[in-house]
Amino acid sequence: MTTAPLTYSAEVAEAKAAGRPIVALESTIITHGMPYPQNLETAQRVEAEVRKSGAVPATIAVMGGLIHIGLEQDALERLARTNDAMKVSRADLAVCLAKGASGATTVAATMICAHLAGIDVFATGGIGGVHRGAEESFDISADLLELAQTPVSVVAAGAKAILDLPKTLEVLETHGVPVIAFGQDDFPAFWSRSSGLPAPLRADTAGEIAQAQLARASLGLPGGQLIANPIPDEAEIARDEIVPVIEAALAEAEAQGIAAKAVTPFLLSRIFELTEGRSLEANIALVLNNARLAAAIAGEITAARRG
Ligand code: PSU
Ligand code: MN
Repeated sequence: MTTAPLTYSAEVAEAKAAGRPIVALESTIITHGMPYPQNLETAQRVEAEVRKSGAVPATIAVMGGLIHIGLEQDALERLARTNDAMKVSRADLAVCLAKGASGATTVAATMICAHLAGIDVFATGGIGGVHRGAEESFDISADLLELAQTPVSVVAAGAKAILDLPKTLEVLETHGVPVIAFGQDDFPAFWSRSSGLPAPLRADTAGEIAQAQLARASLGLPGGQLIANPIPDEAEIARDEIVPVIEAALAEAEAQGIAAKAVTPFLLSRIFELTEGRSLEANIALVLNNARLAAAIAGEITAARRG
């Protein structure tokens, strides 16, 4: 067996050597989730927010046959400008490496890479889930099964209402994934603080979330945790306002026969256009909020391990 082809940015290598808390960040949100140049600005602001909150950011992507754990400035810029990066989930990771292609990692692939690099916590915007109409299309994101098998805590603002949220929660429950709402009882719905559905579990402090992850490992249970962190009040788009926009985007996707990996990027860019950029502002605010919580959790895990 050979070792995984990982390469670390100088900042992440140093943090690893010093045993400092590290937060993984995905790159599909950069290449397929937001338009240029807001994608680059957001990626840089999220990294800065992680640093300000006492941890080191590790944005993860595939380039030149290597998994990059932490991107240097020029690499981040190049990635934000490319429009032909592969969207790399669990199924694509090895092929992308073998081709030497540029790949942006989804939640699933970022979890795999973070775990290989010894990183326990990962911040993103929203996770993939069970798509509406999955009973016909079978479109269920690999993110859900990754949460069931890879021991990384993922901080997200819940899942977008472009998905079937009740089915998404059911699949997570079936696979034994703890879904923990932070500081409230309801499962958040990305742009809105509440989905109207109760979250299965709740935590009110980063310390509690860190202890739960460590306890899970001590029980020998595989898999991670989904931490559902509601968007800050002032950035929220009310459910009444966003739901009709989502319905319109979904109808267009169906009419145009958009399928498989193209579904999520198509819906995100249509919702961006239909809200005249407001969805993107909210998206940026919630990712920053998730970066802060993830840094706090990573700090607590590091402190607990030191004893
Ligand atoms: N949901 C969002 N924003 C995103 C994604 C999902 O609200 O950027 C991206 C993430 O990288 C996620 C991926 O892991 O899409 C899920 O894609 P799929 O549904 O094809 O598995
Ligand atoms: Mn899918």
